Amino acid sequence: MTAPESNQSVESLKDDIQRHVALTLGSDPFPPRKGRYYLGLCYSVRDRLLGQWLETQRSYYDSITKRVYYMSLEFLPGRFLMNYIQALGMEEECREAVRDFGLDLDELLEEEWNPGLGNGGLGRLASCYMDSMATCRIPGYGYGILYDYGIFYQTIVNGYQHEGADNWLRQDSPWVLRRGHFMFLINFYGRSEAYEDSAGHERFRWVDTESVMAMACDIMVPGHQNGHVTNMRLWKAISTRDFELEHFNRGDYIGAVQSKVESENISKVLYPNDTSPRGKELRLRQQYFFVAATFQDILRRFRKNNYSSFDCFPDQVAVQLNDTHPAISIAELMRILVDEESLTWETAWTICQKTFSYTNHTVLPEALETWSVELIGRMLPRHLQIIFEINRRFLDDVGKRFPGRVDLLRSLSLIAEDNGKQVRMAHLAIIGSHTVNGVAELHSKILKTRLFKDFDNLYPGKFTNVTNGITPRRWLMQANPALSELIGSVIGDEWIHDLSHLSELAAYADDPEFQQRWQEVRKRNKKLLARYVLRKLGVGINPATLFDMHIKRIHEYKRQILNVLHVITLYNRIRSGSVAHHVPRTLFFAGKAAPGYMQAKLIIKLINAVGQAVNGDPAVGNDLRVVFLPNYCVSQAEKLIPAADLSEQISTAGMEASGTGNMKFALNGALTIGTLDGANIEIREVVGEDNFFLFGHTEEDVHRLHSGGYDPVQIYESNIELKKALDMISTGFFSPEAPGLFRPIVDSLLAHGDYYLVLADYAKYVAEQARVSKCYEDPALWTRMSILNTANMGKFSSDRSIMEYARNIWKVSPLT
Ligand code: 9GP
Repeated sequence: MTAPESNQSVESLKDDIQRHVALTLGSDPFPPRKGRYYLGLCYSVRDRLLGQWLETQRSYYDSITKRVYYMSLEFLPGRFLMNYIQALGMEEECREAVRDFGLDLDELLEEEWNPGLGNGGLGRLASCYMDSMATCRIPGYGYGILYDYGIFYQTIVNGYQHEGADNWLRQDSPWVLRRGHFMFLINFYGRSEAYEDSAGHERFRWVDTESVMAMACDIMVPGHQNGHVTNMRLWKAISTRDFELEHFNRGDYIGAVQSKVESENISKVLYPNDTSPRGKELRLRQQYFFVAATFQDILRRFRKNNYSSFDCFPDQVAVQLNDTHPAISIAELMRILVDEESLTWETAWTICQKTFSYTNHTVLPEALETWSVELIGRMLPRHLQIIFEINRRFLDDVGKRFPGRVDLLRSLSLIAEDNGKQVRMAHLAIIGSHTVNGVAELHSKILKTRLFKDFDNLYPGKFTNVTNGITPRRWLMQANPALSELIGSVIGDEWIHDLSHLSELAAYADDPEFQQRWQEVRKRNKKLLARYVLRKLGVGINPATLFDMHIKRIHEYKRQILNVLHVITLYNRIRSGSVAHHVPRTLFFAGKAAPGYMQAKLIIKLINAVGQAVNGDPAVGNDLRVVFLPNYCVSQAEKLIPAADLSEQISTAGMEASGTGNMKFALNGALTIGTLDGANIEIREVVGEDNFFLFGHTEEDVHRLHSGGYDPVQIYESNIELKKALDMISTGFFSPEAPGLFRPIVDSLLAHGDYYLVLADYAKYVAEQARVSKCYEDPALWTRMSILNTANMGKFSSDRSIMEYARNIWKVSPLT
């Protein structure tokens, strides 16, 4: 179902745009100005979705159906306007309407700020899943926090990352619908008090608390041209002082206002994923704030259906924990059921385990959350008691099944003792959930065989895999209109709803005429990107060169350093004339480093320093260019990915849980150079070994090398090109003003054991890059490989992932 014909016409759109400019914004519609008309268009498009949204929400009630609650502290939706327009099927009408006012739709789209409510992969995945839930008509809601400040705004000053505040809500967003009537009281601190109930049982209540209000702010997430609009509900903290006027009346006006501001800080800022947000009290407050508000909302909806008992709660409610950030939900639901609803512990626990499922997104030990017992005890005293009780019962049970295994009890316990007492949130999430999943086959296997091996033995069948996916609507249709049109011209548009249809493209992989059209589209995209780079950085790049992209968070395990070593190697070869023939390349880097992660920030500086040396060297000319694009975000990815020839997915095997950038590139026809890591393995399986550039040690090799015997210094000594590249870095070739600047990078590789095995993979990587260049010189071969990549990406639609979650984990069916 799309919007009724009448309000889809160009004329009605134009009327609405002008009406909104005049009556909503209070501006003179003449002459038409970009900023105002952009907002006028936003409101006009929003109006057309609101009816569908209300109808969808009503249909959930009418069919009293089981709903999915996707709880995530991060979402990265990207810009909304084009997404809404395409969901309504109104792109042509919108183009024409604004054209009639002398404006250009593509320029208006650039007015929109990216909501940076996430750090990277995990948040973007949550947004792909929202899109797929809506498109597949899965009755679901996303829940999170409406941060006033999203992920920081990155600028590059003298090669260094600078962080600025991302005040994305400074002008009200047309997409955020504030729902002042959905407010919940959230408690913190205080103490847990025991009392006897009327039947003489000991019970507990949480008293002397401090509180804050959570206000619902909704953002619509439309399905693609199906009339289904899902809701993303983000909570904003509002001080209870607003409601307690007597505080003001006591005369301490400034004190009262200050404490109001402090309590509203909860939803002020997204935590950038520094190596360790743990111990940061505000972060735990954010987690509990959004959990407590979400559960009050879930229970409100559950009660609306007049159920006589909580036994049917899991038949109505499926809660997906996106990583451990919402894991305190398990203690919160237990508290509600036991303390407020007076259920027995056993009944409440059964309900919990049937309600929750948990997705793990990382095996990196530093990213596995723990909270100190002291902090939880102070902020959430009743929850700590509940966690202890869950642990006591759990360990009793383990003890009975495995008598005498103290080692096992220690490894499984919810409480770690080695570094002061800490609550292991992943253990809480595993015990309290019916299903735990990893996000790619290899990652799920590592969870079962290494990280959570003892849990897997204890609960056979609890661990499973759902390989990540991406939405074809944003990542092909919207990001790459030219390629979408070409695909549509030969196989039709069914791929938009069912990506497996792309396989029909394989029949054209060797067709010279189709190949030529494919190349033309790719050239056009590369030209557009070159123009964007010129505008942004003032750097000219040649679209005829091989566009090689490494765009993702800057982290040692993602090995931007390995790529830099290859760049320096190419640079040295060009300078020394040691290669008779070189395929010209442009290297693109983009990504943010966590503000507290010094090594990652130094890597950014190194990339820029190498870029400066290479780009400024007349001996290199057009043969090699390095650009670092600041402030990587969803919209920038949409510009970069369709123009890529080569996608760098070169993490140390076993360390990238899945990756989703790898999928976006392959879907858009870039070829991958990658390790056997995360979803790379499954991508290679479907696109075919011949259409993928593989190198590097496997996860098992990595495990073995980590167990002993790895000597990076010996590799350094024995590889002349590698030695030269590292020596240039460490002796100040790229930092003549401060020769020792990059020593910490070289030290991490030589003096500190090269944990990420950069040196171990260097030679194979450089050799495989040579094969990349050779293939690129054969346009027919390269284009064939590129077409076959796109053609075989059907599996990686987030629609497939969502339907797997729905069928196997949530047990919900699409609404008809
Ligand atoms: O690092 C993983 C990335 O590999 C994965 O694709 C993404 C979505 O599942 O999650 C990332 N993990 C995090 O952002 C934090 O655990």
